[in-house]
Amino acid sequence: MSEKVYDVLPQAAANAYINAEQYKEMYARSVNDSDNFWAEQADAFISWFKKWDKVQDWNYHEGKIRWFEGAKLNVSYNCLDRHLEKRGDQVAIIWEGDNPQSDKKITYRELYEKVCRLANVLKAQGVKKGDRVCIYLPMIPEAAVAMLACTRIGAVHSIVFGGFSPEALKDRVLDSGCEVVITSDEGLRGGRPVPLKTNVDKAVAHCPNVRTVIVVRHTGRHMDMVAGRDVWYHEEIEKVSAECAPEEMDAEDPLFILYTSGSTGKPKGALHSTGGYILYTAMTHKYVFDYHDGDIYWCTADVGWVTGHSYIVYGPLANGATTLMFEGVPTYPDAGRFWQVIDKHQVNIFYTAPTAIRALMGQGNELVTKTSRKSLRLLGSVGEPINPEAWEWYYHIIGEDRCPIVDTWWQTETGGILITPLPGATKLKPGSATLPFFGVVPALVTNEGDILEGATEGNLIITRPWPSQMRTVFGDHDRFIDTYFKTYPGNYFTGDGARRDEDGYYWITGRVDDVINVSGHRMGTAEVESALVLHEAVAEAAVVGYPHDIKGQGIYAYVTLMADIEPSEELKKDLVRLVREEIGPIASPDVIQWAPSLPKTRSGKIMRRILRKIAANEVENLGDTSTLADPSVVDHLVTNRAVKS
Ligand code: 6R9
Repeated sequence: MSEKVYDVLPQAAANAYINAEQYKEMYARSVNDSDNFWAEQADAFISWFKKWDKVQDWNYHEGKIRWFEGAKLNVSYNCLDRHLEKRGDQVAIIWEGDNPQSDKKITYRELYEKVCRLANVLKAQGVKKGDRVCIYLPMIPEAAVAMLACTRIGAVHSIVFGGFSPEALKDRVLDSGCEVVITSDEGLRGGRPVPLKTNVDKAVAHCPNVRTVIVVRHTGRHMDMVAGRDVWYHEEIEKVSAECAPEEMDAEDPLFILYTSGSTGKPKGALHSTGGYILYTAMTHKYVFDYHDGDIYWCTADVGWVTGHSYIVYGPLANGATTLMFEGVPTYPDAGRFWQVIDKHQVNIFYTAPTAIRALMGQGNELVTKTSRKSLRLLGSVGEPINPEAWEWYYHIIGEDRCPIVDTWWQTETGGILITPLPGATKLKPGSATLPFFGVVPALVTNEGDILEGATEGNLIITRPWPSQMRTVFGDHDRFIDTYFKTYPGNYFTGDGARRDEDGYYWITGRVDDVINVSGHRMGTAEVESALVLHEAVAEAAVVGYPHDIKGQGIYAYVTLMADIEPSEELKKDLVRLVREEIGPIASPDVIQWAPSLPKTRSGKIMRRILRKIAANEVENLGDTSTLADPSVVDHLVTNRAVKS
């Protein structure tokens, strides 16, 4: 583990809303005087049509979580209407296309009109408050328009990531009972078209409830429109008014459903509600990213994932920010694209994932240093533990020692960031998500549920709710209770393991199912991976446990080498030696398999379940591989499976 500590940067402290003292005071109050703390935040961040009867009401044993019940508000009103007077002409969304030649800017006033029009189209199609609408769009501004149009009329959106197959789309449309789907002719990623409308046609053929498909014209390719079902977005919005009164929603009315995978069973529809979610995403967006008026803010996620919901659309727009939406991929036309876009749009705040950082790091520094990046003030990381190697590269090379990195830990289920540094308050340790945000009370427990104190390692639970916690699994409240509140009764179980150091900093070690136990020694696969990627020849590594007669579990490492490096037995020995040096002999990999690439979900997470099965030689039963970005990666790994020497 890295021992380095980076002090709060003077320039970050000078700019910041919250310094170290204020963090301590506000955190204590958020826990000890929780109702008053949250009532004040709710007043400061959100415009309410009517105030709440009660700030919070909860019982984790029943999976009951309520915030601001009785209050009335509308999310699109908070993201649009209330900004019009002061910043109607300010850019709300900067869109950067897949093709570097295509971009556009949309002001708050323009966005407001687009949202009102689409809301009226939805109404004309019979969509009412509480109805579900599926959004299956590429990263184009219409995705944000569609989300906000749903919230305007109280419809519940369910976004399905554009990379999901027709089969996965069908399952989600059916489970959430959507009757309307909003899609586009095609998406565009890395210069290649994605056949969205064609996928919808295949999916919806098995969804008898879907009566309308609204199609956005994006690439312009000819589409077959199904008479009586399919309508063009650009035609329909011309037929309706540019004004639509916002529906008054209760704070606890549902806002959206987002499907997420657990360790077992089919994906769960995480249901988020209105008041607590918009408050918490707005507040975290402002304080974690130290967002100030006029900043250009870019989160590279896709709106198909929770990060896109909370930190491309809802949090930033609630704060009146300028948010950048990027349609493309980090490596097109070349691996310098992120840095070029930062210069082009003078981005101040940049939020991305470790998998992207590692991939770009593997391409060398030249594409980075060719760009200026002088506009950058703050960097963020999300999605998985960031290994100290990648952190240091991000900090020194991308940020030129000038930008704090906020390593933000959270989940689809949590709606917003729970553990994170605040840039003006928190000293940074590479690889640590550091400290809890206001109102968040984490704890570490043993497998038996005993609370661990001090510097220790265990299962990460949260002992009380925060406003943006998911409220239920759509259509299956028992599953909600079973998944999150049964393992450690009375607490929310995150599924992650973590270490807490002597400063109280949290180091997420990964999903608890990724913890391996070798000869009775417990270790995080991430630790071994971090050691492997220290080697200059290694671009990426994924480590899993596999059954071992003597040790219980052995260590199986999949290693991706940097471009132009030839694998060799000599290199394997080097790597084993490196791990022994970094962690100790107990962490030496038993098996190293060269992996030209790793099986990743479309959001960039390594699918360890598959790697564990290959390592265990259970290759005839690999389970569902449909959510992989590139399923052929698996065949290669199976064929070249390394046998323990
Ligand atoms: C926001 C998001 C959630 C899981 C979570 C954890 C991992 C996310 C992390 C992180 C270490 C971070 N994770 N952020 N691990 N450090 N900063 O990614 O949501 O897709 O639901 O994934 O991702 O394992 O449990 P989601």
